[in-house]
Amino acid sequence: MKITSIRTTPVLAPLTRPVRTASGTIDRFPLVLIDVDTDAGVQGHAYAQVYLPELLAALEQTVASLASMTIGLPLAPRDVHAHLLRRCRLFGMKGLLGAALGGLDMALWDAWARARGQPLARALGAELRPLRAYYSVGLYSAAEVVAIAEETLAAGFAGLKIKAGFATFAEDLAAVRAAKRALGNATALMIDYNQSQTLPEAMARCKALDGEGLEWIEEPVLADDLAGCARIAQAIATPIQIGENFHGPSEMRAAIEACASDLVMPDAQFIHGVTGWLEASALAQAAGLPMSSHTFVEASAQLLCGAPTAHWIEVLDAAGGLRQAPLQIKGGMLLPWDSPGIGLAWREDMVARHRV
Ligand code: SMN
Ligand code: MG
Repeated sequence: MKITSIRTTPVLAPLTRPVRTASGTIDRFPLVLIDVDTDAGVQGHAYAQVYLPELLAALEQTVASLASMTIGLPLAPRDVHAHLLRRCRLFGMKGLLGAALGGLDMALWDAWARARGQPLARALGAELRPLRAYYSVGLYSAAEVVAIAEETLAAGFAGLKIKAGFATFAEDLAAVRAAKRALGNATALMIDYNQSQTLPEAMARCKALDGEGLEWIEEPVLADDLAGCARIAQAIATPIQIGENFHGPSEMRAAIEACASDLVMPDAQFIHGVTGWLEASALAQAAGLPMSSHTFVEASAQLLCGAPTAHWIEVLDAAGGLRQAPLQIKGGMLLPWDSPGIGLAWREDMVARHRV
């Protein structure tokens, strides 16, 4: 079976609520839909994402350029991945190119699993199983977060992640305590600083939060400040979580060697797709680190089923407004779809409406 064409579609995907972070708000999610065609009529579907609409055209062009190097190749995702890594070695697989590789890789593995009539997890040798799921939202004040917590409980999630990084620590603490009060003790609370704090400020805020019963504190400092992150992880009991900005398995390996965090959460795109994720999950297993996901809920649901140290699945449903199948959340767990590939089928009417 050979790859015959790869189509890209830029969209601004609708969200149930904007994602406010310490560095800006995502009102609609800039995605590049990726559709693979083969000479056997089997298709593959995935997407790549970028956080700024201004970069959407550049990401689409990057995906299309990388895809052009795969036309005519056999549908063997590992071989295609290795081919692209070799072709791009001089330039390096980071930034938009790494994101494009990740999205393309997911689409190729989707086609590969569809060709076998299996969900990706089962085609990779793992059974589908419920995954502990948390709802991931943006930056909300103490007054705003109560309604979010109530919605989280009503939707049946086992956890809620809110962002932190207000101008004052008092605002962070107030939001944490308001959320904890509203959630109760049976539902986990995580916070995410999105790299917004300097090391001294992050150390102070993380120490002050240490007794608040948080499931984890995420990206307190810049993603590439592994030494700083390691110092915070050493200084507090609350687990430190990083990983959405591991650009490929090599950066995850470096973070593990630096003892930068207690937990890891690779992003299926930035870790370089399914191929990168499989390497990352072996790294996490060897290091004994619980491994969660970051966005890309469709592929992540399939991949976490086979991850030896699977921890949580993040539900920030960037493509939900364009996708046919709704997520299934029940009793705190996400139930992965028992359908071929990663289970993505587009609602063409919604794609047309949100196409850029
Ligand atoms: C996040 C990052 C980028 C876009 C949306 C959300 C956040 C997360 O860091 O962990 O979900
Ligand atoms: Mg994060």
